[in-house]
Amino acid sequence: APGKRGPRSQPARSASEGIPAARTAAAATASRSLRRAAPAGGPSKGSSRVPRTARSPGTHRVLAVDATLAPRDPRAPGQFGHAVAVPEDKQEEAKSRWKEGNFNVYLSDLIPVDRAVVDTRPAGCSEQRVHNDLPTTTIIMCFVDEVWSTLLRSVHSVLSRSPPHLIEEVILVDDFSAKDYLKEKLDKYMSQFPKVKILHLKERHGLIRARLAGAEIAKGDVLTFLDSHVECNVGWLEPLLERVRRSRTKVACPVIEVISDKDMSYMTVDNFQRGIFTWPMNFGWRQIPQEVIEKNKMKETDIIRCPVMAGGLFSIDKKYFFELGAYDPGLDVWGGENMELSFKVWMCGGEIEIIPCSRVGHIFRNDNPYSFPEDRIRTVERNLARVAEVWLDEYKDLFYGHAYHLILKNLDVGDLTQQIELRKKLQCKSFKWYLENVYPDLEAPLVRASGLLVNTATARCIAVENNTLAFEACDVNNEDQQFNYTWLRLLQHGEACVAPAAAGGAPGLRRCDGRNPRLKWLHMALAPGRPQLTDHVVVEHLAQPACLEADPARGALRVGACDSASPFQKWRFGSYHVD
Ligand code: UD2
Ligand code: MN
Repeated sequence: APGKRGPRSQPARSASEGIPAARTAAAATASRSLRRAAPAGGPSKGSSRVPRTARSPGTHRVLAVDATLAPRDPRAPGQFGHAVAVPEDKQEEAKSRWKEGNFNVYLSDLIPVDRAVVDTRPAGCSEQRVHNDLPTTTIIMCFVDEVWSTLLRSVHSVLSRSPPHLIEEVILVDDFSAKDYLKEKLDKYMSQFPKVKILHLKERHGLIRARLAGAEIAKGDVLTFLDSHVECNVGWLEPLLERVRRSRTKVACPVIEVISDKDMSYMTVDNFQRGIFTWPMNFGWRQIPQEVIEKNKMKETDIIRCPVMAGGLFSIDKKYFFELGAYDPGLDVWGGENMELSFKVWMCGGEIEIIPCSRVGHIFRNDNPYSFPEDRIRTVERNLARVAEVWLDEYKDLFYGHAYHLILKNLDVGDLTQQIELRKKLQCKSFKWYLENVYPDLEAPLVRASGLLVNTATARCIAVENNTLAFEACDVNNEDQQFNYTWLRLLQHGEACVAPAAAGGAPGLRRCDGRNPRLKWLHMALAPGRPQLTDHVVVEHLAQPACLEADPARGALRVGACDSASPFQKWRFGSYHVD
């Protein structure tokens, strides 16, 4: 909306150690435009108790529980989510402490652990009604060497802004932190809150298996996962639980707002953002196009269906989570688990939603502040490859194809039998279904090259005429001559694909099917070990290299033994899409 664009966040520092930029949450958020949080919905008027006589039976107005509304010290730095500046004489100290958490740790320690934040919910949220019989939830927060004040602030924000009767417990899973203050000192501090339980893991599990350890002992009906550097906003919990109550296969995510890593201010983000991915499975946020918003008369409070979730913050029915096989426990340390759960949820009958009336701030950092037991890139790529192998079907080629610059080669992804069995048992839909129904607007990269496929020696082009494959004088304006070369290695014209023949035979047309290896062609740099055939169109499934060629005598198409020197085997597309 005009006038709503605020200061942009700093672009993510160009990734150190060659980490692909979009592989940190900070990179994913770098494209969001941020605004300082200012009261949006006006002061909330919701009461803090379930009214005895609700307006319609069984529901009440969403509770505005907020024990920080009258802060102990209204003038403390950072209060109400305001930005804080480092005093001149503390610059050095602040700088040297940055690496403790890869954000301004000095400032975090300066501001109250129970500071108030501005209610950033869109107008209308505080008037919404939720059911009186919402399910209870277990909050699961995993951390490794989290900054003390930040961890405390996360827990305080949960306790002070959630209706107590809905919080079964808060489980802090300490993923084998080395920091001393996260041992007895933390236990002692948290002992003042009977609902907070601490699970000290005896070895490093990584975020994924640490969450599983928390989930296994959870007693609530719903699991609510949070990172350990968040601030939950007013009224954040009930709208999430309301969605899960409505349907147990809904996975509800809050809008993730931004706590500045530099000045600790609480910033809101643009409305109407979905979680999406681009190849090779990088998470990102995308604005819903203005015309879609207008056409559907979308309101700021409307629930947004998401192809994928960011990963860190969501509520899910506990039984449903385990029915889905929870997370693949073969995923290590960090990364990819958000893709796994998102694909699994959608393909196996559930939905992922962002609930605009639920808002949680998160400190986005440019780099993980903890170390990885093994090489970071390898770990993340291996996780993603596991996800690709289990969930992407023939589209895994898009992942590998776009990740060619990464290590992937000779990567041991480990045993996948259980995950593949699980997918069968749950009778999940195909990735093709997911793309067509959940993420139909995934940007172009399905196509690698397009336009006319010109045989350079004869200036003739392939075409589809009356449902048969033809070979005729090229004409850029002829629709029949338009073909795509796809990531699935199909030569495609609408639903029709060029089908190879053995050497000596004539190619034909078949209905496209990305899973059929007998429809595939290698073009561009794809022919493995045969760089001399880059201009060629090579049949993929034959052991003896066979190539598409023009028969100059008859002006016809055929397949012949590949010959890197033959001009009749050289082909060129109108345009190549390199990304
Ligand atoms: C995002 C998600 C994060 C997770 C990750 C991909 C948000 C806001 N954050 O990255 O939740 O889905 O993408 O995997 O959506 N941790 C451990 N053990 C480890 C590593 C991390 O307990 O070995 C904890 C860590 O202390 C933190 C949480 O896991 O509380 C998520 O890690 P992060 O904050 O580094 O991830 P983030 O926000 O960059
Ligand atoms: Mn995080």
